[in-house]
Amino acid sequence: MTSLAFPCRASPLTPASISPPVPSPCIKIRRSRRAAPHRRLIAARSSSSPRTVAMAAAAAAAAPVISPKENLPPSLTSTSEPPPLFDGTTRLYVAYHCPYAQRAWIARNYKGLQDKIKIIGIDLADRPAWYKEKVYPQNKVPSLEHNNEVKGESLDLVKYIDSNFDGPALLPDDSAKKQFAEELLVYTDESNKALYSSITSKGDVAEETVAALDKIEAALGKFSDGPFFLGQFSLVDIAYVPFIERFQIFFSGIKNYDITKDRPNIQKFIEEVNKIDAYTQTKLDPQFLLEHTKKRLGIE
Ligand SMILES: N[C@@H](CCC(=O)N[C@@H](CS)C(=O)NCC(=O)O)C(=O)O
Repeated sequence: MTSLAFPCRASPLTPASISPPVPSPCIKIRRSRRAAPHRRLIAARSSSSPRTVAMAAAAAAAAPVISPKENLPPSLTSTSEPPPLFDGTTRLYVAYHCPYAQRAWIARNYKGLQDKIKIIGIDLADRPAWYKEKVYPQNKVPSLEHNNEVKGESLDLVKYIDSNFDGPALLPDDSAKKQFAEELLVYTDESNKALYSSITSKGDVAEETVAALDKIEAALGKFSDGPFFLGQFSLVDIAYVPFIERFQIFFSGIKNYDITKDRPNIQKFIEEVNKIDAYTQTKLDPQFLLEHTKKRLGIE
């Protein structure tokens, strides 16, 4: 399923050439927009009206926290030397455009582990031989080098990062929520498959796709204490968001179909998750993702 849903194999467009994540027009726009409340706050301070200052402060407080885009290294290619493996450094191997790798990357960011887990970009189109030979025999991303071992599989890694590192917990204590989390994690591959089938086929959006989107919509409505799958942000959101992000772009750009139409929970989820810096730091230019996928599917 994984390679069926998002075959991030060698391709002239595999964004080795664009890693680290491109400072895309979209990212630039978002950053400057988010900086605006702070500028307004400074302006208000100099105007010295307490009411204006209070309003500007409230606006700034309500604005999503945004930190500068992390300075990530370029992807390693077939001619790159390996990092000094098993030297005690914890490394997360990713391809910057891979939705599976994005899951582990978001988890690392959300837990504030930027200084503890080093991101290593791998160019999947021109993969270094040592990656398979010395790091991860499965030759896929993501993988995590930690405590002299290398582990893989994105959902396992998200859980592993949550359990083995400091930082905010990615699962609530509530047992009903935990159980629902497991059900939703099991469902990710199936829903991705149901959605992807309509992207690759000609004609209208398939019934199974609509059913999968409706199921996600219903799941997002199960807990009322927040806009996320378990109410508050959790590893379930991390599992789904790279795919929801891509499907929104692909359905709109390829099928002229808005996945949020009549699905207010998905709409709200997308709005709210885009306020989470740990996630937005990992996003690529939507236009790039769309063009990459269209080219791969042979769609003009
Ligand atoms: N089940 C794996 C899937 C990982 C996966 O398919 N990654 C792709 C990149 S998006 C990959 O490494 N593909 C390389 C290949 O298949 O050769 C996970 O969840 O981590």
